[in-house]
Amino acid sequence: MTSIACAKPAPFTFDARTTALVLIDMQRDFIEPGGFGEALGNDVSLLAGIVPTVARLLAHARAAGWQVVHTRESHAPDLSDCPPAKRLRGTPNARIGDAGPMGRILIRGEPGNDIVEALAPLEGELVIDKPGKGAFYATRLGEELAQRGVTHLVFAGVTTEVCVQTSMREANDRGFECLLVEEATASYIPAFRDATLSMIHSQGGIVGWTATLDALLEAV
Ligand code: C5J
Repeated sequence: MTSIACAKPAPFTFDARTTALVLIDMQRDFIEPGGFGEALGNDVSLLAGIVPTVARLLAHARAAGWQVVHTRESHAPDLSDCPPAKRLRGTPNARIGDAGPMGRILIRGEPGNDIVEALAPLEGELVIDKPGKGAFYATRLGEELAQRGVTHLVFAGVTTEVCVQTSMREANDRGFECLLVEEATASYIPAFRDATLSMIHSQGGIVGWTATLDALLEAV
């Protein structure tokens, strides 16, 4: 058992054998220039800045034998899993399914939909394509984790207040013990990231725990 003593709001204790790292949507479309995030008017360097930190976390998880899960926000080429309520929001010149410099935006199989090269999944790691913001909605993630006996989830990825927070709330409702690594998550709007971290560990850890990467690496 490992315990991160200074996790917030209280120590977080986990066993490597029943822990998975869940990397949310570390995709070119959100992180690299020319993708969906930039087309929406965002400064993608805010997200690109965490890639080395997430890579350190991923290297640790692989070395420690945790399950590793990568998610991708993505849709079928015919958009049959993208309701108009989702597609028609955003800016009129950057909608899901439109052509962009990295292929069709958020469409499975397009170059922009890939995970960034520095975090590319290895064989045997789970890659979950998710049509929603949450990683459990309309995916097989819950069954895959149950089959592997996973009880604890360590989260990182983008964006903190959208897909990371939604996935963490879904996981919390399903009974997983969840920790978000503070410097391994980012938002285009830094105040939203900070507010999300506070929300997660407020009220005695209403959605779970947060901790710094250094605290996690020191604990293990
Ligand atoms: C967004 C995400 N922000 N991965 N997706 O639309 O957070």
